[in-house]
Amino acid sequence: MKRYLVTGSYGQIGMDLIPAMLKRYGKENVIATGRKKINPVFKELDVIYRRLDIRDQYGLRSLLVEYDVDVLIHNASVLSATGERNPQLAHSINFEGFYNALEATRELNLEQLFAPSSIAAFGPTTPLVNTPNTTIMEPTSIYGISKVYVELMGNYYNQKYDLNFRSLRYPGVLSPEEPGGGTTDYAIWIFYEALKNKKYECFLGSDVRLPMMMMSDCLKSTFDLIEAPEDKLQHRAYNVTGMSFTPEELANAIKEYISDFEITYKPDFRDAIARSWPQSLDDSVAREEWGWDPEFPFDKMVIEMLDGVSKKLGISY
Ligand code: AKB
Repeated sequence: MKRYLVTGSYGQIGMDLIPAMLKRYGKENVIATGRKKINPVFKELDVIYRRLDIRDQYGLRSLLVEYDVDVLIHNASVLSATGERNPQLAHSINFEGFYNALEATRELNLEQLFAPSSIAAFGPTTPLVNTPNTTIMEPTSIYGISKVYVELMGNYYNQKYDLNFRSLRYPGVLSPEEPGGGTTDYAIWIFYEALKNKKYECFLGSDVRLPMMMMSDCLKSTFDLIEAPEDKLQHRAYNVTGMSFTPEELANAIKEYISDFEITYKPDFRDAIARSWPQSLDDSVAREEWGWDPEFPFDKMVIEMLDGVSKKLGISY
């Protein structure tokens, strides 16, 4: 069995990824890391957890050696909205942090480095409908620029050093877990506010269409790519998606279950970020090369989110 180390493990994705990895790979083979103290969920699961700031290259290397790690899953990243509020922080965590992960993988000869990219790697000059896997990438957010860096450097190390770098361009990822600092986060907060207050003021305009996927599909795509045989891969970064919708379409779907729910719109700087991103993705390359096949359609997502968030809040609907 291989050993896995995950950075940024208490982020929205990590909170579901770590429990799924424990089941899949065994408790002794998963090392969760993050800047903060261990959270109660990981404590309860008895996760091996070590504190690590990804900018600390020596700290990262010593953990990789101590636990004899084979695969590094580098999730630590400042997301799009937080990045625009603090570009210097985003630069140090996203650029330096990824470089440390890349160099540690090379120097210690690890078997694989997986680091997510995002729809944010695209920009206003990209064809935004059914965006192809290979196309123009000129993002305008610091977060998007950092994701292009991740992809280009990962490709470069793959070609120059034969480093096994793999990446997925995640769309907005939906789960009842509270998100942190993204532009697609509205699609989670809307469920919290609909259930608590029956109203939500959206920071995007009503018509901003964005690609999204349910967390279970996000984890499925991640495991499928990490475990895919190398000879199937002709790319290092892949578009993946589950669905696309606008705030208005999501609000209408929620109204079918909470009839007095009201949405209002007060677009802020995140609206401009969202409008520079794809509305939908062509993920046929992932489908062809390693069999990507999402399971969660829009209607099922709405029910799953209402059930999950209401359970978290202890509110019925
Ligand atoms: C964000 O909104 O910043 C992220 C992303 C699309 O990468 N959820």
